[in-house]
Amino acid sequence: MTSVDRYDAIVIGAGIAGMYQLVRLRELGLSVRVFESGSDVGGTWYWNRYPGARFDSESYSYGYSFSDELLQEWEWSEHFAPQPETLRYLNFVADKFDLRKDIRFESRVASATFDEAESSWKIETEDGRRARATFLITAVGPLSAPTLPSFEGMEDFRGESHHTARWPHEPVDFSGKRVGVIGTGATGVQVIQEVAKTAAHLTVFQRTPNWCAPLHNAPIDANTQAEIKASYPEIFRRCRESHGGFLHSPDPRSVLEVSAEEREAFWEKRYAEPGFGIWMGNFFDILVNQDANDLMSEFMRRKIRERVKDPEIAEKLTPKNHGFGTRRVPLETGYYEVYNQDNVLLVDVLEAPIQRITPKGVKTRDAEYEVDILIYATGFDAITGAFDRIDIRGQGGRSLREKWADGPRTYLGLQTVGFPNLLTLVGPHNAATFCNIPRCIEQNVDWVTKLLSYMHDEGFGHIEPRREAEEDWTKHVYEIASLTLLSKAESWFTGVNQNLPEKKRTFLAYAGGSPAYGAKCDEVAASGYDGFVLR
Ligand code: N01
Repeated sequence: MTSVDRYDAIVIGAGIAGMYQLVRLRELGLSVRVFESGSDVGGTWYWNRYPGARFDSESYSYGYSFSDELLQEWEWSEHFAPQPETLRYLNFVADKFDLRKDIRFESRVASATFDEAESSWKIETEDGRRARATFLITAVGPLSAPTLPSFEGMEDFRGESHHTARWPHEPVDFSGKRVGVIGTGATGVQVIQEVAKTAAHLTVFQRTPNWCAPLHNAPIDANTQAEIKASYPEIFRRCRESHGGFLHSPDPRSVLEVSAEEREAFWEKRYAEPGFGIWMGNFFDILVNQDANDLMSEFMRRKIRERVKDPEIAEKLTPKNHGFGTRRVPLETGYYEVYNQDNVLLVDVLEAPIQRITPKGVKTRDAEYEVDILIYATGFDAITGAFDRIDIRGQGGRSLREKWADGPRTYLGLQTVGFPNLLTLVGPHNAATFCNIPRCIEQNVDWVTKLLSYMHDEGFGHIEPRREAEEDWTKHVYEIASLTLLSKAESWFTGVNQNLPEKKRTFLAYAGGSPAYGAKCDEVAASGYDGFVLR
């Protein structure tokens, strides 16, 4: 290709954010092209096809809220829908709004360069396609750059191996097979409980156990379906008002001010309820006060002991290096009971580290475990990883990767100095990274759309943040994070990924909550975009 297509805006990614951004920019009458590396829409739900993948947000709190017609037409079959249903939903949306005609699939953006003379962005895809636009909007997802360990011998393994986020489109049959799973984060937990149902034998290689809580999924019956459809405004109001865009809001009482009986009864109730209530709807101080958190962790420790028959295995499954909720809580269905099955073996690789992958399986310090299928549930280069995989160059040819090497610096998690007209949906230091994501995506996209409309009306073609605004926002993000116990744990929130030793420990999300974040964004817009330079 030698010709260069020109647009008002280029969007990178056709997941939930990119699809909605396309809908909204079309309404403004702008010309838009979306570039997507997958062969169809869906982002996270396109790639993460591993068995057991499903929501841990209530389905009806997760779908788009922008179209009443869509809300009434679509019916979720379960309170926490499985991945194939979510992907069907996103395809339904793409068909309904005729999105695919503006999306170029199987086009991975390799580079994006700001042209100062024209105040526009040039992008080039891996297959050499080039395009140019005034605005570059990234919708690349916070958990979309998978990471593999760097064990010796991985390429010599003679069985089948897959990273969960690059799962094949054809079903993988586990029956009669010996399966190994490396990783016990939210993905590992979902995949383990599913594979354990059919595999002849399952070996779980666990380095860090997590505090897991029951999902309590169930089908949605006809009456409930009708109630859901009638109460969407209320559902979305509750999400808007909650810290993380969920249907769950914290109890304003402190753990330390209620009696032992009262808190025990409260926790039992939360443990028996569906979804994230146990994390997001807990006493407000479990994530900010170590004593409160210790009590909650002790409650969860007892639950593990009650559910796992062998006390030694229960001990291995109990986290030691972080308190409940300070890392993402995996929601599960019979996860702990899997370890009561005769065909399941838990291998503690903190105690006996993996030394290499062999042609037949996994060799730890103590033994070789033979498997036919090896599953890497080893996570992502979170939040900044998808940006780093594109060579993004701003003013003076400066690389975004280099600018953020010691941790991101942004204004509102939506723009960064030196990269004019680049808008980062669900970017680092944006509340959407720590949220029931479609709720915060809609906020991000609506804000960006309003900004572009304003710029069009006022005759502006160039926007970038002021340096002081970026410094103040970055400082605020770290200050808020330091008030929470989340900043003390090693997790993808803090940028810790042992497969990426060069990645600096920092805080990548915004922990101040989506209502506060939304209010700040609204205030900035109402002031004529205070903190930004518009030309
Ligand atoms: O990734 P993770 P994930 N040797 O980074 C282990 C979202 N999500 O894909 O903790 C041995 O959490 C690693 O061990 P350690 C959700 O936000 C949502 O599970 O580094 N082990 C860890 O156990 C979630 O938080 C849903 O010691 C190695 C695991 O791999 C986020 O995605 C479902 C290793 C990685 O866990 C990421 O979850 C699933 C090695 N070399 C996920 N390298 C929903 O329900 C890594 N590990 C919507």
